[in-house]
Amino acid sequence: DKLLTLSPKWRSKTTNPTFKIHNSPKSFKNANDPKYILSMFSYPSGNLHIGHLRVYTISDCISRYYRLKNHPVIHPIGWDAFGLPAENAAIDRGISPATWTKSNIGTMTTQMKTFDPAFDWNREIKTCDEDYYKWTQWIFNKLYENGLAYRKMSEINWDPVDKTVLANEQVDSEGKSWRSGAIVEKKMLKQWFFKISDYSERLLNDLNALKEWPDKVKQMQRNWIGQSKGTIIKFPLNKKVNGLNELVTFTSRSETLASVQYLTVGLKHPILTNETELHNLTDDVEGLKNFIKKENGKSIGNKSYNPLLSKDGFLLEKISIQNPLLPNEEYLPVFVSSYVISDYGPGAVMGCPTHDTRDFEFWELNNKKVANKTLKPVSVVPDGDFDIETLELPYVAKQGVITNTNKIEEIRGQNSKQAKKTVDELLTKIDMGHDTTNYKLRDWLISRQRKWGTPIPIIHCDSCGPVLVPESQLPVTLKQQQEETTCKCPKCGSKNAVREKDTMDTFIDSSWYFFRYLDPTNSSQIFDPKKSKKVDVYIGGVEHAILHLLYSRFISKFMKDIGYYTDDSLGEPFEKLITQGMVQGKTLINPDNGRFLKKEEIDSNGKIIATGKQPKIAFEKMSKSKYNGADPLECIEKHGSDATRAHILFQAHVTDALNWEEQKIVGVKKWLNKMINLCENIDIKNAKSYEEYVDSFVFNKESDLDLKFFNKLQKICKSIDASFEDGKSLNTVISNYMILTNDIIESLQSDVSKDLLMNGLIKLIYMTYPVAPNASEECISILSEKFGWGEVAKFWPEAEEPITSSTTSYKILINNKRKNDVILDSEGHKLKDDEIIKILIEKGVIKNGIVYKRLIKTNKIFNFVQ
Ligand code: ANZ
Ligand code: ZN
Repeated sequence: DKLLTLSPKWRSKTTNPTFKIHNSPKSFKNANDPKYILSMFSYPSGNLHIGHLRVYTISDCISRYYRLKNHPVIHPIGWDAFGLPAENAAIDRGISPATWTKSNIGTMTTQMKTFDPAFDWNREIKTCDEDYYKWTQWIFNKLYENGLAYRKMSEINWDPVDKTVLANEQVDSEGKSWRSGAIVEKKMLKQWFFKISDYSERLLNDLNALKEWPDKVKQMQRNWIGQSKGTIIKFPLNKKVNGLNELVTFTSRSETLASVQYLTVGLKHPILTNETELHNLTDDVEGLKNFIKKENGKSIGNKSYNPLLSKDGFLLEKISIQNPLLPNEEYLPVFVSSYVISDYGPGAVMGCPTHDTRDFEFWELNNKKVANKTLKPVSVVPDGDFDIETLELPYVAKQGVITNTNKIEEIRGQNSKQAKKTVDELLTKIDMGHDTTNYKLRDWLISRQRKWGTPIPIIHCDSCGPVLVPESQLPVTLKQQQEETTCKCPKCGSKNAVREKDTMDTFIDSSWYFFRYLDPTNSSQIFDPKKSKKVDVYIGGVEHAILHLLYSRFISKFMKDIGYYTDDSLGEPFEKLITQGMVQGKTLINPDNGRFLKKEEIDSNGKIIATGKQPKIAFEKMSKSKYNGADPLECIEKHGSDATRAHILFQAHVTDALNWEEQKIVGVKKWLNKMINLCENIDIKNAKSYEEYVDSFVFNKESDLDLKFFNKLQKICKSIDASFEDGKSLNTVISNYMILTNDIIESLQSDVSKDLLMNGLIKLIYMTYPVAPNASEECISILSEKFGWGEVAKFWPEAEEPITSSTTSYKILINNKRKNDVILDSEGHKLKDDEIIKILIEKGVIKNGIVYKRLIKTNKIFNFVQ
């Protein structure tokens, strides 16, 4: 198999990112426009899987495309090397995580090189290297100095299996750990946070500037940041409790204020923090404590409202509140419930059962605990015809008008929007509230009680408290953190200070690595600001749509704010984002029992050996339990790197799922062989120089055949160029290669000018270079040897304008039967009927004297009907 010989023969040349570009005025302009092409770096798990191969193939092809266009290209590679799995694996194997990680990186590097990527290996970084994590610590210091890193006692999500704290984001909606799947417990610990909430508004608004990001990803980020415009409303208490005269709530529906029937506070509300004050709230202090304890386990979540949370309420019968705009009305009851998230807004909610579904449910469940069980009247009603008696409750529409029975006189008859504004103004006037914007985005909890991560550069001193390790003493190495637990306080010099034991969330390591690639060996700065550059194309899995991208945007904006990142006015790190689809494995299922079948259970005809039946076939996420995994290295070994790369691209649009079927590779192999054979067999008499074929080839502009080939060639060049530029429809690139190859082969049998075909062939060869670099080198070297061109410089074929022919060949039909064709001026079909007939008679195509009833003219056909 010739294809297998290509990579060993050409690898050293094709994986070298530098080469000579053929002289072209257009591409030489690009020399001042560097392109930064980046694939998300990988966790060194130990084995390269097909998903890795897919991302790296995409980024490699795009980077090669830009290199051919003469852009200076940065296409780096590295490793997200800290993290829990290494630590667990190391414990299992009795080795250090560093050893395990290093060996995995070694294996994966070897594996990676088999698909011949042109990475800038000289920029390689590993986040677990001291000269990398020194700068991760430096970022911590800078955030701290800017008031964006702080420590607070906080309830954390504790994973009892992995024995670590999890960020809210790492807890799923059922309260389970994203990694171990264990039910997450609650614990109180002093933790470090990054104040990402200070950036909420910018992180939200600047999404609009990311024109080349998928809308889906931007929407996911918007939802995550969760902007909510609403109103702070203070409700006076009947008496002072725990120092408070009023309870503060946040509502997005202040126009419903008159319908408030009760108020609910979250489990961590300030009125509940002081145990000795609880008797001021209820006579059943024990009952309250038990209630909080019971409900606490349930309140896990990162959203302001999780429908799964319990709506059980505990009535604080000794306190009550007053509606701030209706001071003459009765006092209202106050409940405690876990559905109110304590750290969203002020952690208390005004209950409007007639306008909100969960308030309605809550009221139905808890109203019997209150003496007065009536349902308050609705305050907003539909705008138009309706019957108040049959209006279905709760009435939740956000549009409507305020009823004339509403007790807040100022808003009667106003629509919802006006009413909201009026209420906010009334509240502001009496200092009982104001409008505000809330975000669901929480601060970033970065402390991890793990060993294999970047040590937090903090020293705890009895007299000074937490003190930053000064920049000159960075990095705090893992060894120092683990072995020199007591140390000197950098501030007062006391010898009894202790080092912070926690490490940082590994999402911090990956939130700035793209900057380090630009200046990977700088030992005096994190990177030289003059070298800072926006990533032009960032490729990775959609699973990183929220956290990694949000954290990277935050750190990047921060790096802009402190003057380091200068290449984007908003501090956005990634210009274009491409999220590649998942690679799915062929899954064989026994139709009788739904069990997954192993390959060994299938015979050579694809039937189940045990039953002789046809298995059911599905494409699903690859997993060991489904026996549907595939080894990319095997494919490369069997078919060569060029074919494997082309196959990966050909099987699916970049953003779609790729159903992996190795045997379908035959199509691209056939094409590659055809292209190589074409070069080997092409026979040109009096061949010209390379430059003549490339720059000054001549062809016959009067010949239809030449024009047709020329125009098609330009169309294909244009389409391939657009696909690489867009980076997503790379499957059509491969089909265009196939079409052009076939066209050249066919045209060699016809009268198409040989100069033109040679020009097309050379262009084909370079257009395939991004995808199949070894085959491309092979082809050009065959031609060069055959025609004595010597060393040739590469180029990217720029599409030229198509040439419209001055003549057209018309088909002549008589009574729907085809007669001989005739060449006329291209506008021939616009001539009058008798003019056409005259010309055709002159040319001897139709006979003089015969009368035709009709002449049917279309663009290229004349049909004479008798
Ligand atoms: C009264 C009301 C009436 C409400 C009504 C809604 C409909 P978003 O848009 O998600 O911000 N809320 C406020 N703080 C809360 C907390 N800490 N935990 C749980 N729920 C909370 O939601 C804002 C609405 O969620 C607020 O508006 C409040 O209920 C509730 F017909 O106030 B609303
Ligand atoms: Zn000190």
